[in-house]
Amino acid sequence: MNRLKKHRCALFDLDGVIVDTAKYHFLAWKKIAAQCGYELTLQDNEQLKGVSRPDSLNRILEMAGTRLDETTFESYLHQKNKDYLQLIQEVTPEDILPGVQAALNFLKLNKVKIGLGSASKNALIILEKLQITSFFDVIIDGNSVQQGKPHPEVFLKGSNALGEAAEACVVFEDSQAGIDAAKAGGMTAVALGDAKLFKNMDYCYPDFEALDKVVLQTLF
Ligand code: B16
Ligand code: MG
Repeated sequence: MNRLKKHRCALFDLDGVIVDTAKYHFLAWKKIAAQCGYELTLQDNEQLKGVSRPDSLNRILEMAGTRLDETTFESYLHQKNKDYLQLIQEVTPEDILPGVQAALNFLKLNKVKIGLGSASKNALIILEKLQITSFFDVIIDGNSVQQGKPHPEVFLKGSNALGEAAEACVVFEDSQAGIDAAKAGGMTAVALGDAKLFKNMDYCYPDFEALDKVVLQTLF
């Protein structure tokens, strides 16, 4: 664990950390799950957070105790994304979660390198809608990786692109898959959300309002 060590780089997850798009993923998956004869719950949804689109559908099929042929599997992925894109149409800068903009400002001011490490293939669209793309020195998303979280590829690509060792990086995550990815990559992992939902993180805060300037100063 890298407690109280000064770091040079911050790697942000997107969905659930910067913006609450998790609720839109949930709604879109709920519809697909219903087509598979399964009622997806919010508790089930915890297992989908940070998980790639095809891996999420595989998990839903496991929950539903069913299988799909390849063509139907692909068409469900397509339909889920179509519904999700429709749901995020209305995302604006006002949807940036409380405290996140202040954290980005603090990091920029203190010359900490900032990266995005998201499993989402829609990350760029969302950053543009939030009007914060320019804060990121590097953006690694679902289009840039072969292996989804909990594999550390997304964060290791981020630290490499920033020219920093893994130990110099702090990862901000809202999913267990993401915490596992950060730890597997040798980084400091900060969980955002209810501490009861996580294991193996280095720190946990309910949100970026709790993770304020004072905390950031101890990390960077
Ligand atoms: P997409 P993150 C993840 O984003 C979401 O948490 C997860 O629910 C979603 O399935 C995954 O992105 C793929 O997203 O379907 O947009 O490619 O939390 O890693 O920023
Ligand atoms: Mg997330």
